[in-house]
This record gives sequence, structure tokens and C-alpha cells, in this order.
Amino acid sequence: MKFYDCTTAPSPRRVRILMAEKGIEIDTVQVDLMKGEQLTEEFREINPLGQVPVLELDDGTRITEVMAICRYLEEIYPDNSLFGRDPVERAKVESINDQLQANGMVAVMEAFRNATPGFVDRAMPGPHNYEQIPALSERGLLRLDNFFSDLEAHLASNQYMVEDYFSIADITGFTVVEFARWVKKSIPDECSEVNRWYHQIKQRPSTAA
Ligand SMILES: N[C@@H](CCC(=O)N[C@@H](CS)C(=O)NCC(=O)O)C(=O)O
Repeated sequence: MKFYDCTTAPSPRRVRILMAEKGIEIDTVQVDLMKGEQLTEEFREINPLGQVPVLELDDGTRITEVMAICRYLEEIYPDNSLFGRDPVERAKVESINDQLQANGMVAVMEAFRNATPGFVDRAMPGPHNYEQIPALSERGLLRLDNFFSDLEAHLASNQYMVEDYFSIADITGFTVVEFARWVKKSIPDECSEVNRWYHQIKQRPSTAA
């Protein structure tokens, strides 16, 4: 297998953390997003969307999208499950993971890409160019404030994102918190539960990935 990665980008990092949790090692190719390598003809033959991560299997099959790659790896390396151990737990993991993606990951992306000078005309990742909309950046920052306060309430009764079970949702949440620093948002001091949870996750060696 081959993993198309970019060490500085949050999306492939989610896969790297999952791989570290499971002790999976895959040959990695770095795609330099700052240099625009994702938009070259050569890379668009690998992923027409011009995005990382991509997992290439030995038979040439290419899997794009963080969650598709993570689910595939979970299936072929089922030990140390990260997607839930029974139907109810799997449903809970998926539910909170979707919320973290939509309300956290997307909020930071909107806040960052709609206000950063280097992203003029690149307000969305992917093959099409979109102009920045400054109001979306403002809204992204507001959404992040709500993200932290909603998470505070959730973590008041959960050790991890789903009760006492560490899962892919914790990896997503952790990546959001560190990605939020790109827009100068850190966990508010008053969010003691989110701080507790974050430091608990940060202690895991996989987060160095
Ligand atoms: N929905 C995609 C999102 C992937 C994505 O946004 N990747 C970013 C890096 S974090 C990217 O490749 N950006 C390329 C660009 O900005 O042109 C997934 O889940 O994998």
C-alpha cells in the first residue's frame, strides 16, 4: 500500500493517528500542498479531487476521503477497534464523529480558508476555485465558540467522545482542536471538561503522528 500524505495538513493527520494507534506502517508519499503539488496533472491522475489523503492499494485501487480510508484500515486491521465494538457503540461513534466533522472541522476550514491571503480563490479545497467570503470566516469563528461550549456539555458525562471508549471520534475531535489554532482559537479556560479530555488524548503516543 501507499499513503499520500501532507505532514502539515489536518485531514491526513487523522489517518496517521489511526495508523499509529493500530501500529500500521505504510509507505508514504508527501504531497506539498503549499507548493500546489495536489493540483498538478500528475497528482490529479492519482486523485482527480486534488486532495490528500489517498490510500493506494497494491492492486492499484485508490481510496480517497479520511473516513473511507480509516474504515478500510479498520476492516483489514480489526485489532484495537476504533469504530465501536457492537452495533450501538458503532452508531454512537459515527454520530459524534459526524458532528465533530461538521461543526468542528468544517468550521475551522471555513474560518481559515475564507480569511487567509494565500487562499484567495482557494476558499474550498478541491478541483474548483472559489472566491473567499469573509462573512464565512466570521461565522466559522462563531461556530467554533459554540463547538467548544457544546463539547463541554457533552464531555461532562463522557470520559471520551463515546463514554469510556477511545475511538475515531476522539481522533477527529483532537485534530479539530489542534487545527483550530490556525485561526487562533484554543480551548477556552472555562471549558474544563474539554481541557481534561484534550490532555488525556494528547498523552497518547499516536498524537505525535
Ligand atoms: N473530504 C476530504 C477532505 C480532504 C481535505 O480537505 N484535504 C485537504 C488537506 S487537509 C487538501 O487536500 N487540500 C488541498 C487544497 O487545499 O488544495 C477527506 O475527508 O479526505
